[in-house]
Amino acid sequence: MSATVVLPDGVGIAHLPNQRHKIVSKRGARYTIMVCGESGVGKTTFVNTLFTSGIKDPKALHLRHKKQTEKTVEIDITKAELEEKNFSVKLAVIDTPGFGDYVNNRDSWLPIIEFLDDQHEAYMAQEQQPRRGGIIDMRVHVCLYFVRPNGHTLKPLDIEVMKQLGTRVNLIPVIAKADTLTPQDLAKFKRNILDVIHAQGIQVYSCPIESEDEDVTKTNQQIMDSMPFAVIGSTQDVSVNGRTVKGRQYSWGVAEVENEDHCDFKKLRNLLIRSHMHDLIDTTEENHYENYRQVQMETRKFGEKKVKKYENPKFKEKEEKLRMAFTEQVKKEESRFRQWEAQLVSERDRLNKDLEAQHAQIKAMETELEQLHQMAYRGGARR
Ligand SMILES: Nc1nc2c(ncn2[C@@H]2O[C@H](COP(=O)(O)OP(=O)(O)OP(=O)(O)O)[C@@H](O)[C@H]2O)c(=O)[nH]1
Ligand SMILES: [Mg+2]
Repeated sequence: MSATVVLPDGVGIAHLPNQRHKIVSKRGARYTIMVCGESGVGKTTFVNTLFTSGIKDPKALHLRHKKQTEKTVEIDITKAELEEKNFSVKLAVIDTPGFGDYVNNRDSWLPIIEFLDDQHEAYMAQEQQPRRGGIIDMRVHVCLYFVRPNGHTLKPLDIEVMKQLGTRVNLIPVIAKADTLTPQDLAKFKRNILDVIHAQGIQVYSCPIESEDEDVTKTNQQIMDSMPFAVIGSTQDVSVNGRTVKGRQYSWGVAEVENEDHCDFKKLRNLLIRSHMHDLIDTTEENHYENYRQVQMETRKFGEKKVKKYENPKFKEKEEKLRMAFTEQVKKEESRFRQWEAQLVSERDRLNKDLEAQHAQIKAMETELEQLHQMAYRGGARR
């Protein structure tokens, strides 16, 4: 699917340094954004929201609307053309299927990693050809990782996936469904996430902040201070004090997508398609692609094909064995848990019986005491 995106109020492409201008206008830059994260966390809704804020093509919008309520089952690419003055950037947004922490699709993030490597691989293969015109480039320049708004911290699965992503792509953590957390809980959640990212050595994107222009430095600082970006996704028009905005309607009011007091959507969109698009493209080329190329050059002979994990029967066999061992372990743990539960119930019954016996004893002693009181009273009265 392809559409023309007219960016809202003066986009940064025209503000790129001169040298970059030439490259952009000559070849037309390619720019690819990817979203990934757990199932049902709001990735597709976010992509739709991003497209809704600025798209002119009603057909494309209609198609994306149709996808909104569906579970994403395969990698889905939406293409569009970002235009400003004479500059155009070919944008691709890649929506990916969600993964989860239950046994069956716990590992379904692995194909996403493979997809990222495949794009570097395809580019490298084309670069090695003598005629290099018309290279198809689908390398991912930025990956938004959606974190479920549980209010506590990153889960082990998030840590595992983010570690893998961070070494391959510019990774930006995003807190989904910000409207489900109070501002205090959100601030705490952000701090916890940053602490874990730091402690676990997860590589996340950090943009250059300093600029000759003081205002730009200030904006950059504000952008980076908002990481991990909290977003609200919605393509619904709702009305707030006579204004029509994109948002989510609740009995207590409206959570607005583009209101900076409600979430960081605007800042994130700004970073993605304005202020840091250039840097995201550059760092992908200079750091991530270069890393990939070097590792491959060191470990493979020239022209030798890359062995894909999923096509390697040995790997499949090993994976199957691991999965079976894991399922077996889960079963064992479950039966251990059942035994422990049964023990607990019988212990509780025993204690209840003890308690009943003690109650009966207390009751008997109380009756005895009562009788003694009465006898003492009668004796006293007689005297
Ligand atoms: N409260 C709230 N709900 C949201 C938000 N964004 C999405 N949702 C809801 O969350 C549900 C799942 O949204 P999707 O966008 O389909 O999630 P996904 O991550 O693409 O799901 P998979 O494709 O299954 O991995 C839908 O019912 C959305 O309406 C948000 O910002 N706030
Ligand atoms: Mg989806």
